[in-house]
Parts: sequence; structure tokens; C-alpha cells
Amino acid sequence: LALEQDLRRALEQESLELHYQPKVDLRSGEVVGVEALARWQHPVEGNISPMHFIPVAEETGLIRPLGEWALREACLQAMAWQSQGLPPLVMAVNLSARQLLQPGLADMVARILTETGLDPALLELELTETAVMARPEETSTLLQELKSLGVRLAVDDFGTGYSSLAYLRRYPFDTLKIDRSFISNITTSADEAAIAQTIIAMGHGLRLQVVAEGVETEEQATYLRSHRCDQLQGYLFSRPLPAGKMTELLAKGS
Ligand code: G
Ligand code: G
Ligand code: MN
Ligand code: NA
Repeated sequence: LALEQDLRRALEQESLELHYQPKVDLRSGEVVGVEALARWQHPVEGNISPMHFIPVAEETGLIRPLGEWALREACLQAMAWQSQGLPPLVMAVNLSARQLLQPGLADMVARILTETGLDPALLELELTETAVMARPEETSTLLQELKSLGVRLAVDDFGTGYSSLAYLRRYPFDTLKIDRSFISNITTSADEAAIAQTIIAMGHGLRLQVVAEGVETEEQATYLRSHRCDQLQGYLFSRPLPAGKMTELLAKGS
């Protein structure tokens, strides 16, 4: 696989980058967190989406070094913003399905927290509902291990997978992220609105913080605010930005 060699080289040469997308508190309007999203500018192909290269990394074992790089880079950036005097943010990092099966994942997370000095309470790990449900028992043990480090745990892309309410209650999640496919039509479809509203209520019933993904319009934000959703993430507020641009955005708000 040609892409595999190129990805390996990109990792070695540290030519992958993280971009950061703000999460905004719906009541205060303040940025309270960011999600780190990997970006790859391929020398020939140009921008390659993580939707393409994450699966390649998963198939080739490169997900281990890539995942470690992303976590370290994100924690270092969070520390850099703190040392610039910016208000503390929760830094969210995605974990892929394959990463959840890696032996020693929790040790790796612990090591990077120690190395970088980031307060574990300021790190949130995002796991998709599908990845969690693929191996409910093993994941349960892993989530307990991760939780005991003091990090936050989020269910990503909620609503797209096959899930039961029972598992949400059983696992030590802090945050539920409503998949953007449920957000796009909340202001035009009564059914979609009902689903979003129900997910928010259910999340709160389970004492989870609820984040809406893919918020693109003021109308969606107003709807979500009126139904007590906690945070929004989406193009309405900002696209994912390179570190420098994100720093400017944060400095403006503080
Ligand atoms: O940013 P974008 O919408 O292009 O991301 C596409 C997908 O790639 C999303 O599902 C996102 O969670 C995933 N992704 C982005 N960065 C990372 C990363 O650093 N690690 C993992 N495992 N997935 C990522
Ligand atoms: O799967 P995950 O939720 O981790 O991926 C987040 C993805 O959603 C990123 O690729 C990001 O670029 C994309 N994204 C973020 N905000 C919006 C938005 O408002 N609209 C759309 N269509 N995509 C978004
Ligand atoms: Mn995510
Ligand atoms: Na998502």
C-alpha cells in the first residue's frame, strides 16, 4: 500500500498536524474546550482526510505511533495555552476502535500525562459508540482503567451505532456527543427535533454533559440552547483551526 509508506514517513518526519475545533458553552458563549483533529498534507496528493488515513493506520499498525503522537501533541498544546495565560480548556482527543484493543493503552495515556504535566481532568478521550459496542466487556475494563487516571470520557457520534441505554449507564462516561446527522435537520424536521431533544434529556438523566456536533446555523444553536444542550461544536462558531489560528481565537475571547 503506497499510502502506508507515505504515512509512515509523515509520522517520522512529523509532518502530520493537529487542528483544533472549539466547543462552546451554550449559556455563556465561551470556548470551554477544543477537539484535536489530525490533518495530513500529502506532498503529492494534497490534503488527505483522516477518514482515509485513520483506517490505513488501523490496518497497518501505524495507529499506535499515530495515536501516541496525537495525544502528546494535544497535551503539549494544552500546556502551551496554559503557560500563555489562557483560561484552562478541556482538550479532547479521538481514540479509534483499534486503539481500544491495544494492550497498554491506559499506560500510554498515563505516561503522556506525566511527561507533559497536563492535569488529567483537562483531557477528554472521545470513543465512538460503535467502537465501544464492538467489545462491550473488554471496553468496560479499559474505561475503568482510563477513568481511574482522572481523565474525562466522551461517547462520540452518539446515535449512529447500535446502542442500549443500559451500557451508557454502566460505563463511566462524562460526556455524550450527539452525532451531527441528528443536528442538521432539527429546525426543519419535527422528528429529528424530537430525537435530539430526547437524547439531550436522556444524557442529562444519566448526568452526562451533552454536546451537539455539526452545528452550522443560528437556528440550530437557538433550538439546542432552549432544550438545555450544554455545548455546541460546529462550523457556526468555527471550523477546526491550526494551532496558531486557534491561539488567536482564544486570545481574543479572554
Ligand atoms: O476532522 P474530520 O471531520 O475530517 O475527521 C474525520 C474523522 O477522523 C472523525 O471521525 C474523527 O474522529 C477522525 N479523527 C480525526 N483525528 C483523529 C485522531 O487523531 N485520531 C483518531 N483515532 N481519529 C481521528
Ligand atoms: O467523528 P468526529 O465527531 O470525531 O469528527 C468530527 C468531524 O466533523 C471533523 O472531521 C470535523 O471537521 C467535522 N465537522 C466539525 N464541525 C462540522 C460542521 O459544522 N459541519 C460538518 N459538516 N462537519 C463538521
Ligand atoms: Mn470526535
Ligand atoms: Na463525532
